[in-house]
Amino acid sequence: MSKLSVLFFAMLVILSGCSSNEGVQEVEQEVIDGTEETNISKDSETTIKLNGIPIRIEAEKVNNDADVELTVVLDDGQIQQFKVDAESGQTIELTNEQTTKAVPFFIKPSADMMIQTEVSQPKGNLEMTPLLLQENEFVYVDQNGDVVFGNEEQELGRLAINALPDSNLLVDDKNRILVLTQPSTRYDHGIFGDQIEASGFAIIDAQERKLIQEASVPQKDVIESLKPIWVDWDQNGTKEIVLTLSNDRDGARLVLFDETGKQLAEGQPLGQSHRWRHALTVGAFLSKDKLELAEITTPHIGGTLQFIEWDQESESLKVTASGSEYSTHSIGSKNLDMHTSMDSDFDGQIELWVPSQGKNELIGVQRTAEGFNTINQFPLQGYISSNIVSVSNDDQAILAAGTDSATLTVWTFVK
Ligand SMILES: [Ca+2]
Ligand SMILES: [Ca+2]
Repeated sequence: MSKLSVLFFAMLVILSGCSSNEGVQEVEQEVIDGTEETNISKDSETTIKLNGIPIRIEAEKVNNDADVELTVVLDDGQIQQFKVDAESGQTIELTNEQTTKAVPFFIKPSADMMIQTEVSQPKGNLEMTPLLLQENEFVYVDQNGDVVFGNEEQELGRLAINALPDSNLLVDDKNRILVLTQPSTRYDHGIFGDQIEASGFAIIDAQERKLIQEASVPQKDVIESLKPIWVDWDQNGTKEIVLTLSNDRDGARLVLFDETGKQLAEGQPLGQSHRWRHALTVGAFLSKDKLELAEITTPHIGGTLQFIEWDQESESLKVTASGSEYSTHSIGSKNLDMHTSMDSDFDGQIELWVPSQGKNELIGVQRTAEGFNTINQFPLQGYISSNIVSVSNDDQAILAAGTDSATLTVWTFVK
C-alpha cells in the first residue's frame, strides 16, 4: 500500500470515528418498480440522511465491479462513504469497515472549501479539484495559470500556459490533458461565479509534461464553460472538442473544433447575449452509429433540452429533438455535472438523466425516433445540491444524487 493510501486510510478511520454516532440514522428503502416477474431483485430507491449537505459525489466500482462505493463530500468538507451492495441492492455506510480500495481524495469543489483530510494537498488556494494521474501523481491549475504536476513529496513540473484557474482538467486514454486557457474579461455574464472566462484551450502530454497543442477561439468570443466535451463524435479515431462560445452580439452558440483549433461545425447562436447554453455530453442516445450532443439551452430560465447532430456536409450542428423544461445548472455555481447518461432499462440504449426545471425531481429521458420521452421521474427529498452520478455493469445500474435536505438517494436498477 502506498504512503498516500495509508495516510488516506488513516484519515478515513479518524473521520469514521467522528461520525459513527450519527451514522445512518434514517434509511428508507422502497421498491420503485414492482414488476410482476418472479425475479428476486427489483429496482429500488434508498434515501440516506447525511451529516450535512452533499455537494459532490464520486462513484467507483469495487469487488470486481460487482459493488459500488460512493464518496460524498459535504459542504463543510466532511466526507462520508457508502457501499451499494449488488446482491441485496442495499446501501451501507462504511464506518468502521475497512474500505476495499482507497478512493481519490482529490475532491475539491470550491476554492473556499478545505477537505477534511490529513493527506497533504497541493499548495495554494486552488479553485478546482486537482486531477489524479497514475502513480500518486496529480496535476492542477495554479492561481497564476500555471499547470503544475506534482506528487505528495514535491512539484514535478510546471507549464506556464496561462490556464483558466477554474478550468476542469480532462485526461484521455493516451494520457493527454485538455485544459481551458487565456482568461478574458471581455464578456461580462459571470454565470460561474466570476467575470473571467477562457478564450483558448491547450492539450498537454502528461507523461512528458509538455505542451502539445494550443488554440484560441475567435477574438469576439469567450468560452462560456469550465468543462469542454472532448469526444470522438464521428467515431473516426480522432477526438473533437465541443465548446459553448458567447459574445455580446450574438449570444451563445455551440462550436465544434478539432484538436488543433480548426472549426469543424457550429450551431445557431441564441441571438441574444447573456443567455447561456450548457453542452452536457455526446452519446449514442438514438443510434450507435450517429452520436448526438445533449444540451440545455437557458438552464436558468425554463431550460430546453436539445439533441443535436453534427452534419459534416454543411459543417453545422443541427437540432434533432427539443423540449422543455429542465435545469442542469445554478447561476454562480461551478458544478457542471448535474447530469448523467445511463441505460437503466437494459434495452441497449442510454438515457439522459437531468433535474427538472425546479431541481426537485430527477428525470430520465429516452431519445426516440420522434423526439424524446420521459421514462422515469423521481421526486427528490429537496433541491439537488450535488452532481448526478451513474455506474453500471451488465446486470445492474445505479444512479445517485444529493439534495439540500442533507440526503443522498441511490436508485438501483436490476436487469
Ligand atoms: Ca472524430
Ligand atoms: Ca435504455
